[in-house]
Amino acid sequence: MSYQTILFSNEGGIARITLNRPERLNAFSEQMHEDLRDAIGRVRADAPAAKTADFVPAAKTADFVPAAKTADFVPARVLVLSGAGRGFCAGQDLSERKPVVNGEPRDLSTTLERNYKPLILSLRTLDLPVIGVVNGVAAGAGVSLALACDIVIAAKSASFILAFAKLGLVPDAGLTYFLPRLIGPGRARAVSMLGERIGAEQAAQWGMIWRCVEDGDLSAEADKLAQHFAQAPTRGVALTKQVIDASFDNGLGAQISLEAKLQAELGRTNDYKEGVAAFLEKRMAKFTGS
Ligand code: T3D
Repeated sequence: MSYQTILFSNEGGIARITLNRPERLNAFSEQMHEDLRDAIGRVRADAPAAKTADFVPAAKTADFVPAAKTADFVPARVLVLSGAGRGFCAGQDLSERKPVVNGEPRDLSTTLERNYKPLILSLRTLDLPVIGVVNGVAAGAGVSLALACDIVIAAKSASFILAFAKLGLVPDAGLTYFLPRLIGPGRARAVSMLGERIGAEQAAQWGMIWRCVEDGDLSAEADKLAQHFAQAPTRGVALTKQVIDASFDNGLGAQISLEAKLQAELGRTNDYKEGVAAFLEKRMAKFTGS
């Protein structure tokens, strides 16, 4: 499947999306949102796990055509998201933003509701781990995109800029949700109001991302993680993502009950049976994602 603004592949259980507008540091255009909706929709449709009810469907769902599958096609068990060239994603493409349209101030809520919200929710509700590979600068909604991933690794030379402050805007596309939870409200307030560049090492020290690695090691580290998840107990990983997200809204009792409910589901999976058998037989487990 080929797209105008992203590269997409789905092989060996690993789906890869690479934002591909390097001349604009992979800033979001209307077309890129459309391409991302379609590609993530395909990954979701192919994924082995159950679909999540509260997913906001892609605009193209009605005319969605599944990719042609070869006999050896393996459904994706992990999604890797990265950027082409020297940037990860510079946020909204500002060349598509004339502040005044037909004599009226532009209503910025429109694209947030139509494009960014479904994008961020589609990643958070995808029943697969999403690995964000931050190869270079992430700015504005590019930071939101990175932090919507489950595990974020970044090159040492990469950085995160809450560029909204320089435009007189609030952080958006979920950033005011993710950031205080990851780094605490004190730091979240300062970086949001100042819009200063946060280096990848600092981001890792603060717990904003999982790990910062040498530039030359980034793609090998990303592949190692992707290979791990391509052979992991996929349903267990998906429900782990769900239960941790739910913990921010639940009290302790409700959270323990949710764990119990999800554990009941996982206790019926082939992967749980295989995990126990492999332990008792002192061998490596062979998980199928079922
Ligand atoms: O509008 C709505 O729908 C509301 C939603 C808002 C969400 C948002 O994301 S708001 C925030 C938007 N993003 C920004 O404000 C970031 C703007 N970019 C920058 O500040 C800088 O480019 C960076 C700090 C990210 C990187 O700086 P540097 O010096 O490494 O690169 P550069 O030279 O500035 O950029 C390289 C090229 O990419 C350049 O094009 P040129 O001059 O070579 O033709 C630059 O214009 C282009 N570019 C970078 N970011 C954007 C962009 N073009 C359009 N939109 C961008 N966001």
